[in-house]
Amino acid sequence: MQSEIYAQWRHVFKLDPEREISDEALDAVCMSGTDAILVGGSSGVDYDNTVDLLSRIRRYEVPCALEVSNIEAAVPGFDWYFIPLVLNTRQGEWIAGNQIEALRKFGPFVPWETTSAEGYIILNPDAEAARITGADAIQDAEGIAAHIYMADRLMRLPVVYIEYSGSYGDMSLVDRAGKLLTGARLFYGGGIDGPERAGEVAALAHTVVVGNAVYDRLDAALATVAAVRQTACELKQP
Ligand code: 1GP
Repeated sequence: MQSEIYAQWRHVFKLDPEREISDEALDAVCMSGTDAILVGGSSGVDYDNTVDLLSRIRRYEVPCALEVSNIEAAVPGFDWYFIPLVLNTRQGEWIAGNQIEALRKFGPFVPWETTSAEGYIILNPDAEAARITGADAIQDAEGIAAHIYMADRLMRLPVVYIEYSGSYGDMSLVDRAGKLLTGARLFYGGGIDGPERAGEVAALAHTVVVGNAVYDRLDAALATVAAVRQTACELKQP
């Protein structure tokens, strides 16, 4: 097994193949000093727009990973692949169903040395991903703790992703989650609109994911890289 390239990632920009990004903006993002570009989106991601974005990112040296949320968009050539499993839904298709359907056909062709599962806990009920997957809105610390025990201790997933996409999360829950982890790496994404929030999250999560801000307020998004660099992570390294 190749060593997980994401093991040292502190800052990541997430780009959505369905959204337009100019060459200038993409240049700034790829040259920002971020640790990686994560490609993914909740809807409208297909083979063509994923290939197109990958080929543009490949002009740069920055590592590039794909979140495979749609098997039609499983494009070869990424440095790493994450397979999301949504943990806080009662709709089993999002936990293992769709993945197993895809593996029936494509299991032998998956680049297993560069593929990991990613346990998603989707906490913004208004996020598109929450709507699509029927994610339960968990607001209490015990609920978060139960999901972390499931992801980290029972399933031993290598990555737990606390997803507040589009809104800034409850940092007391993120703090609680991080402190319970024993083996997983904690990714946090949602509502990071500039350096202040990026710094706050960087203390509580191993990896800080910045998405929308790239499209809405690029300068503030770029400033998150330095903010994360300047902040020590309070968590143990898995
Ligand atoms: C989305 O977690 C990422 O999947 C980032 O969230 O777009 O709110 O920054 P934002």
